[in-house]
Amino acid sequence: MNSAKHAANGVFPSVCSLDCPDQCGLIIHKENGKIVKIEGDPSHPVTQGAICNKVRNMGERIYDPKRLQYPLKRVGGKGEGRFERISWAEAIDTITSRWKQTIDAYGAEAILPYSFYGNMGRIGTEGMDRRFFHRLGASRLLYSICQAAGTEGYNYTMGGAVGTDPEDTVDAKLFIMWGINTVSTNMHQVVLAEKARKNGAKIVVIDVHKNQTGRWADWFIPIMPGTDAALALGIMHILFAENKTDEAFLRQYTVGHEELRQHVKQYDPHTVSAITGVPAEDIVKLARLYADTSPSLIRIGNGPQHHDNGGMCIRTIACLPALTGQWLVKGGGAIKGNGAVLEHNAAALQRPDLLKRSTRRINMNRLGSALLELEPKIRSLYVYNSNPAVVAPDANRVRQGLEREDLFTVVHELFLTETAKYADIVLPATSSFENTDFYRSYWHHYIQLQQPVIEPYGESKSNTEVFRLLAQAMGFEEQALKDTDEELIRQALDHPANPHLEGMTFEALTERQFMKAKAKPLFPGRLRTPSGKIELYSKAMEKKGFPPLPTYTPLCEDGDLPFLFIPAPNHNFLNSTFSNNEKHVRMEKTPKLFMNAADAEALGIQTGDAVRVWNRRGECELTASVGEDVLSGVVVSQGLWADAPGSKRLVNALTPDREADMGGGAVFFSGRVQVEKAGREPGL
Ligand SMILES: Nc1nc2c(c(=O)[nH]1)N[C@H]1C(S)=C(S)[C@@H](COP(=O)(O)OP(=O)(O)OC[C@H]3O[C@@H](n4cnc5c(=O)[nH]c(N)nc54)[C@H](O)[C@@H]3O)O[C@H]1N2
Ligand SMILES: Nc1nc2c(c(=O)[nH]1)N[C@H]1C(S)=C(S)[C@@H](COP(=O)(O)OP(=O)(O)OC[C@H]3O[C@@H](n4cnc5c(=O)[nH]c(N)nc54)[C@H](O)[C@@H]3O)O[C@H]1N2
Ligand code: SF4
Ligand SMILES: [Mo]
Repeated sequence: MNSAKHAANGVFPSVCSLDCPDQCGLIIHKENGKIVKIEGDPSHPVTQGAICNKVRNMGERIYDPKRLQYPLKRVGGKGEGRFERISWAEAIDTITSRWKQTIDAYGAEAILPYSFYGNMGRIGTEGMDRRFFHRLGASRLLYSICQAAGTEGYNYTMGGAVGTDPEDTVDAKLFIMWGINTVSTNMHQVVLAEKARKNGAKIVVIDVHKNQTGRWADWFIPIMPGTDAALALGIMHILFAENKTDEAFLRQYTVGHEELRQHVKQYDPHTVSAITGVPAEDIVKLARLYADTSPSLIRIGNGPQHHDNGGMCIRTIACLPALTGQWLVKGGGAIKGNGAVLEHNAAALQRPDLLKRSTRRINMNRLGSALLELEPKIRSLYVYNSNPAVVAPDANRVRQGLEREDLFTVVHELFLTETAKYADIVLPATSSFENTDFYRSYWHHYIQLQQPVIEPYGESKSNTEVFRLLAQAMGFEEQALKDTDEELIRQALDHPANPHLEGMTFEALTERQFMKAKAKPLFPGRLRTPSGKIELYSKAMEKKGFPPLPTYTPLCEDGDLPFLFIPAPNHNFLNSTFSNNEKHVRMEKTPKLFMNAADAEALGIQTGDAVRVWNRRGECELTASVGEDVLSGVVVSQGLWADAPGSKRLVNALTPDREADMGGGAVFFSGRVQVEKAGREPGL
């Protein structure tokens, strides 16, 4: 397998590198040194040969003529996209000379790395990069754009990113897909649920939008955005009131059930209905269905936590399986994420000890504000694995920040993305098929190794390779900055504190391709909460100033415009990835705005009309889709679309850069907008 990249022809194992819970096993077919076909690996125990369209078509992205081949320097204005080819030597020298001057004049904290998980390989996303920026003494990024609020909330209840093993969910009799667009974002959970459905399982979807997942459900429950905690509390109210709780489980494995029993008395069905928009009889029906069906699984998605109250909301939903004792039933319980199951040795990989003194942390969700307002100023930005000009909240401000003439920006990318167009230096990145890395799913329990299948495209280099070059040019002598990719992987896997990784060595992974965590069911057992139990009452939250019991808190004020705007991901893109591919764009057709028929009628809008969606942060032009898929007062779009000449489709121009209640999380779905037929006078 080591020689796969040199082999001209053959079939090679691989893994999907995208930020998707499924982390599919892949088989790559090569002819004459090039990838000709990508399919699912039938021997992967969870993904079993099925993959999504996006990745079946990945070859087109790998060999897209638009892909970057050489380092570039900017010759036009920022954002314009005019560049000239330069050598790697010139690129590295330009960057490091500029950084040395910046550090002399302002200190290393004037430099900010900005990245996310455009490629989920761990050594390329949280390995050599972290080592380098720690040694440099740069400002540190708070990685909060995806699931930070929900993670903190879930941890207060459950002590870590642990839940049901998805493979067990084939046995479930009830699935509650809660704020997750499973059909598009976690397709193998759908496959597992479909198997269970053949044995009589029912599928309930709770969402603000009846999208492809809502249409697949046996019962779709529409809810007003940001009110899910109230619904969960309403279910608890009924479970306690009707004696449908598992008292033995509550006594043995939870703390605070007596306080909770009293606390939820206030969340009667009528009160909850007024908050959530869910009819009182449906709340009762849902609670009884949940109590009377076993095993029952709650699959908790990202939707409810991309809100001002997202942390508390997920903390609250996470309490439900404890009330019915579902954690003791195989296939029952909940899955928010299983990222802690295969936790690697982060300290060995990231080497925080290379950071000599603590540096400031900058929330990635407030990039625009950070670039425009923060003192002392950010003077240089290094972006990789991410496209903030499209994906970050309040994106117009992000772009204003990127326009600053005195900001020295470097972007390491596969494509000249919207962000890369603002760079002073653009570096070409290899794709995951050209790299060595290890991958651990945040949903299933498998870890997998990727070794290069093809040669680097053009002059492109991997993230780890670029940071080794930068370290050398900065004159850094530490061995940690010279370690090879294989050494990085070995150091990360060597983690005696996590017994689930036992036996998962570089050799074993090379030979076996994927290996499963040696994880036992959570109960009987001790959680990593302070009490070791499920914390229905959390003293840790109390200490931090949160209500210690699960609580519904309304969304923040966001002006007085009439609609809550939910700009969610779509089926054929992966965040902004693939939004520059013609085939994927054709499949998505055009960016739509889903509206309720009553709202549309009041505004004189019909399906197919161009509508202007605006607020004080910015505006978009989308195509109206009118019907009953969303409640009145809510508008929904799907997809993070690439810029296109003459069109306004940057949905994040409208999203607030406030921080959620926990984890500094993003609140993409808590912004308000106005909608009007395009072409009218603005504001009328
Ligand atoms: N095809 C595809 N797959 C993807 C991605 C992609 O862009 N495209 N992105 C990947 C990434 S990075 C992530 S984090 C995951 C995210 O995948 P999911 O966990 O599915 O999260 P979202 O798609 O953000 O939102 C899920 C649903 O929440 C709904 N929602 C919004 N607000 C609320 C609310 O207040 N309450 C309720 N109940 N529902 C609400 C939205 O309408 C949406 O249907 O998917 C990954 N997989
Ligand atoms: N409105 C709205 N905005 C959102 C969301 C939403 O639901 N609604 N979802 C949010 C969420 S959950 C997330 S996770 C973020 C994701 O936001 P991002 O992490 O920015 O995700 P992508 O848009 O996929 O961009 C990843 C980029 O990394 C590049 N890349 C891939 N592999 C490599 C590599 O090996 N090296 C380098 N240097 N680059 C590489 C890709 O070419 C791509 O341009 O978006 C967030 N933004
Ligand atoms: S994007 Fe998700 S579903 Fe598609 S191949 Fe990758 S891991 Fe599988
Ligand atoms: Mo994400």
